[in-house]
Amino acid sequence: MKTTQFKRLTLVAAVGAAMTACSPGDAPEPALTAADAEAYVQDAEARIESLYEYAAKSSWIAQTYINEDSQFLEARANEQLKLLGIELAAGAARFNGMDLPYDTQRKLNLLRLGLTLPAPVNQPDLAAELASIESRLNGMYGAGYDADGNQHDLIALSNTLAEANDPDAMLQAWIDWRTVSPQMKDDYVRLVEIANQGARDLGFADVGAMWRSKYDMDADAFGAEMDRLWEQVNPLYEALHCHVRSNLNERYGDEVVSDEGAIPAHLLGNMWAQQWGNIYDQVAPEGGAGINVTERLVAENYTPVSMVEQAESFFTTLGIEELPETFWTRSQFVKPEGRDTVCHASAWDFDADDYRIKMCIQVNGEDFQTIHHELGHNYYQRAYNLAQPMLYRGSANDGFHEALGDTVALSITPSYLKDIGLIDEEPDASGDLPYLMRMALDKVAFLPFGLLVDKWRWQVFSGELTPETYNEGWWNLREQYQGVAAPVARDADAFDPGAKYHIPGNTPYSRYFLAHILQFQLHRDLCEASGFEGPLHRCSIYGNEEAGQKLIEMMEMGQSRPWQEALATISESGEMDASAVIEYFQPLKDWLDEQNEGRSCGW
Ligand code: X8Z
Ligand code: ZN
Repeated sequence: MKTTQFKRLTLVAAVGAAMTACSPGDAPEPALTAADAEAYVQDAEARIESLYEYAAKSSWIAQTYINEDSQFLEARANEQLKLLGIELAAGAARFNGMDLPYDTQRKLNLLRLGLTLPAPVNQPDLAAELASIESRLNGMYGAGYDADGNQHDLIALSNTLAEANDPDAMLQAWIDWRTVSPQMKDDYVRLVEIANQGARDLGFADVGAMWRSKYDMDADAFGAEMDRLWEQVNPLYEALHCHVRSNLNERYGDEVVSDEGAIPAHLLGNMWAQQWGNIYDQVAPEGGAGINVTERLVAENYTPVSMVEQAESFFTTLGIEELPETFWTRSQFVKPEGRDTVCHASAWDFDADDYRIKMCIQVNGEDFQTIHHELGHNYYQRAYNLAQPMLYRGSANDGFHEALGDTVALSITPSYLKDIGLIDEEPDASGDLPYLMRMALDKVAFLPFGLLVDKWRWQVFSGELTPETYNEGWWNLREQYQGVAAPVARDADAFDPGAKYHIPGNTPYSRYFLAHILQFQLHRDLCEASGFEGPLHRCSIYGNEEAGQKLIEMMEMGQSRPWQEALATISESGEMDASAVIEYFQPLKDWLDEQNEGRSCGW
């Protein structure tokens, strides 16, 4: 069922399938009217709503108590959702070609596009099989067992990479985690087969084409849009890559990392080399006054819960109402003892008044950011749940859901940290470069990774990659876009993509790339609207209710209008645009260009 990290979509999402159920041989129907379409949509919304809470709760249990039984129950609920989705989409197709009021038409489209992994039409066995594969893959990732039954702890292994001081230990941790994913491969191959058949039944070429069709624009135009945005930021990424590689080369020497070519993936402080903030000390500009948020949180005795309270207070100062009490009693903030859970952070909604996050919070700067990210999901969910009917309960496009909390977290500036007492003095201008470097290591380093994960899946779903070439194709994209390489030769039957949560979790990933562009654009335009003058990286919307009101307005629209209109409530042009990323990091880019003079960049 659920298709995302923000657990709303699934239900709505579950409602995709089956344009072809009404085959040419069917008996002609009496003429349908717009009123029939309207009634159909209303009934569909009621039926989805009646299943949603049950399915969301089954899924919550399956992810917070991983065992055979919880997976069984989750798979059953997911199967029901898929079957409902197929039935409703088949019915929706009966209204094709009719001239209908805007909302009815939009909702019928959403019914067709909702599912993330559609099951084939009229094949309940395949819906059941697909649902159990989905639950099993999620469970495998969460529990972390290798083929010999040894358990691997992703948090501990990630911490070894984050400490970034012993390349042998880092290599071992990197390899260890990738002993969990080969077991996923057979299931994944089958999943692709079944879901592709489902997508074709809906009139799409494959699942990838279906995913690209969800953006209020032509599917091909969406692919081109992703590439266009990437081209805008690529020079910034290359400059960062060049500087980082050179510093790593100085630190570890040629035998570990050359100053040419791709960077070995275990040296960047993160299990997937997707965010590089943990190697800040190795690449930091000299002399500036940097702020280490982790050290400050520890020094001020923050706990996981007080970190969440602090993050919540940011949103409330924007005029956003606090979350209900059950958020505090039902969320999972820390890794529970004595049972397996999926630790990957997520935010959930169950009904109009029940919102939770699921995390295994550690007291560090990275998790402090992630808490803001997750709360952004919860506030978005609540805004549209209260304002919109069932089929409009989603974000403008999925990139907006991922961008909301991050947009707010861009306002965790030194001035904000001083306001909340985490630091005593705001650093002067000499602190700008260190601050921008920290931000770039997370936000800029992420961009090519955000782009390539779905490029890989698109190739898998289209058949351009076959099970024999899955892994090779993965590393080709990693090298092409990120300039990162596997540190040791990989077996053809390794399944390294499966070591990244969103592959076994089947969460589309383009949303994160979009979010990393959108959050800077929204930040810039909110800052401008609030009258801020000065460099973008110093603006904080903390306490600014005007900015908060704009966010609320956008969130309340849900997915009732094309995302371009939702964006236009904050960003006049109504187009996604990476120029704010460039503006934000310009001082760092100038500095990187100086550092890189005489180095040979690229790979
Ligand atoms: O999965 C997430 C969030 C939950 S939606 C923690 N993110 C991506 C990832 O971890 O790979 C946020 C940034 C990218
Ligand atoms: Zn998210």
